[in-house]
Amino acid sequence: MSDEWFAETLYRDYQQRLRVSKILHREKTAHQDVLIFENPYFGRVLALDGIVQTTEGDEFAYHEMLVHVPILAHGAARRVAIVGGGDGGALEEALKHDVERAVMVELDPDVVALSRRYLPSICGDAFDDPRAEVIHADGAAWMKAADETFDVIIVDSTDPVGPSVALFEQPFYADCRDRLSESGILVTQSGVTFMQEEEARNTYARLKPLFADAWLYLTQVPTYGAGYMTLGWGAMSAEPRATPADEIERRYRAAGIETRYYNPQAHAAAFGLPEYIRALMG
Ligand code: AG3
Repeated sequence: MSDEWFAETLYRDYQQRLRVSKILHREKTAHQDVLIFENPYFGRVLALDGIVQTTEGDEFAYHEMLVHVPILAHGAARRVAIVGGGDGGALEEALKHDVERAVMVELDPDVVALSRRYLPSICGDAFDDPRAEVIHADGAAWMKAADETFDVIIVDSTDPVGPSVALFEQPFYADCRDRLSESGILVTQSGVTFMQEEEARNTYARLKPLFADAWLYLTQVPTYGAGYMTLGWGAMSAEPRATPADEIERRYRAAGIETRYYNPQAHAAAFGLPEYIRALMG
């Protein structure tokens, strides 16, 4: 067993380490530092600028909740946009639904190329799907200039340090809202709340004045460490979040998707927030 360890230093006073059994790729792209390695427990791991983005072992806990919750709450999503998400995991989940078009706007083309090569178990054939379009651009600038509408917009970003900062700002959320259809939904990656309180607090505070229904919901991703991750929720109407459980169940069955984290009960439960998170929302 190798004695090399990858040490993530994202959170203050807290560190997680993953054993590196093999380094598959290391590169400084025009935008960030990419590292892909193998860990005996989690399989292949993608780290950007020293921060774990996804692993073969637990990506389902993130991508399924990020994608299936808004799409099944919407009920008739045909046009989906993903901002970020270069590994293709969110795109792959979105394409499991009966969508007409899934646009992914990812800044770094190298992340897409490397994910296709090293992480096929995460992206599957998503990049070759005729319904998918990959655009390499700055997500915030692209959204501002876009002229089409989407039923669901998914922000699958890195943390708000470096290139993703604008994706956590209110002007970007407002541009997303302007691109949503009548009953559209925006969801955003909003950090691991226990360690990144500001992210959850700011996300909710910024979404609230813009959307008819703003909230946060939960997922638990082992390699993001230190407790629940919250995902931001901004919807054009209160209806999607209030969809009765039996209707979510019917949509889930009709979609015929296989999942390992998502199910209609987990969907409903994800909106039930612990008190320490409610407190951040004021
Ligand atoms: N997007 C979320 C990464 C979050 C990692 N940060 C953290 N642990 N606070 C990753 C891209 C996956 N498609």
